[in-house]
Amino acid sequence: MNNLSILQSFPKDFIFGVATSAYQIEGNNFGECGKSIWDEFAKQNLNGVDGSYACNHIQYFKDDIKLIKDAGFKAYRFSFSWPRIFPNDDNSINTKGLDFYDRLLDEILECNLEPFPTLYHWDLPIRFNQLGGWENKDTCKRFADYSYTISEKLGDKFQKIATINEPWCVSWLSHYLGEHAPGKKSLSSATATMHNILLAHGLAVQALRSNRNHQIGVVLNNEYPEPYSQDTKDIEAAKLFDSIYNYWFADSIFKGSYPKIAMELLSSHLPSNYESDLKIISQGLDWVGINYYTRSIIKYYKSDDGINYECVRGNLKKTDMDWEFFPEGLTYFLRRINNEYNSKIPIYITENGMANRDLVSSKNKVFDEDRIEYFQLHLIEVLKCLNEGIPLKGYFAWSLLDNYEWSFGYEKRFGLVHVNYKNYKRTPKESFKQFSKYL
Ligand code: GCO
Repeated sequence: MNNLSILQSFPKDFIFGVATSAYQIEGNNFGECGKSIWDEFAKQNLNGVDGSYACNHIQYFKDDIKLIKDAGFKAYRFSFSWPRIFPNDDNSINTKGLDFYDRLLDEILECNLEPFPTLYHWDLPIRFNQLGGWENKDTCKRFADYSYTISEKLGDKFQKIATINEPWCVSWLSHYLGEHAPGKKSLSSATATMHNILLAHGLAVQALRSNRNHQIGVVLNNEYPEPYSQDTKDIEAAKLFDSIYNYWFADSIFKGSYPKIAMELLSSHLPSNYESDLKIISQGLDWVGINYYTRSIIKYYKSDDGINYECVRGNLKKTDMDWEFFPEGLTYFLRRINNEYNSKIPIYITENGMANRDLVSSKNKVFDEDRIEYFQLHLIEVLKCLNEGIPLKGYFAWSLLDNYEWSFGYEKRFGLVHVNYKNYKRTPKESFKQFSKYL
């Protein structure tokens, strides 16, 4: 029987929250929000299915925050939209945008929730794209300016803040695999972005700290690299995947260096003075967020550019994204972050959850038994790590609401709460009720 009674075994000070991101829920047709690279990407590649309306969170935000509170969660992770606050070419502030976050933060605080804002969750203002986007170092400086403004205007309403969400997605997924905006497929673009997004993180840390004493973190996604076979070629391929996907970001941030295996293929694409940037990138942080969903099975595959692997899926139970249930991978990464970097930094699981084909009954019930199982299996791993003494401080379920799942549009439902996109009605699913019951 799947249930979330395990929640009762966690220490009292362990924080449970839910996570969302701006572009995926807000609705950028509202409030004079500017266009981002995702609007352009959706127009070109997704038949225009974009975040124009999304969950209309801009109008329903009070209801949404109330849901979080009523369920008994203690924290809310969300992101600021850069194009909502700075929609204009002259970089002037959209007061409506700033005001929205001001009211959102007030509401969060009034409900006794701890805000966990993120500065960048993929909605780069479109004007930067015309100048090279994240391939242009100047974007990093503009990001630091934007970060400073957030700290100055809203920084009295939160302590914790994350700079970048999932730098691997911003760089590799979006500039090498071409699956996310801006949809590039080039090794040199990807490498430049893999470096610049980290530099943007570092410059933002400096900007935030120059204004206030924030508790600053970054959010890294990890995917477990399982070799397809014990053949040396597959094992080497899995190491290369691991080096690019996981080690690149953690090593640079915690050790100030890039991993050797990835460097053999990528170093020639890095800017000449990259080493001096690594000092900025590796400034000490106050916490780190880990997003975890699944594993990848890595198979040797000869490619002209030397990225000799492909990812395949295995035979374990799968989510609607075709991602396998592999909770052991979460333990693996929590131990790795704690042991390999010797930073003893507080760790939050900032995203974990699954897309599911939920069963919507006529009686306003939404059954998502598999999602309850997914959470249960992962929470068992989290508890195991806590008992080992890993400094885990909190867990955020992805996601509060069904929302815009990037290149999958609205088809994939990750929410604890069902959203009817015709009338924006929210219906708590059974998984949400399990959280409420045991929190
Ligand atoms: C992520 C993203 C989310 C996705 C989720 C499911 O940070 O990967 O934050 O935006 O919706 O991961 O794919």
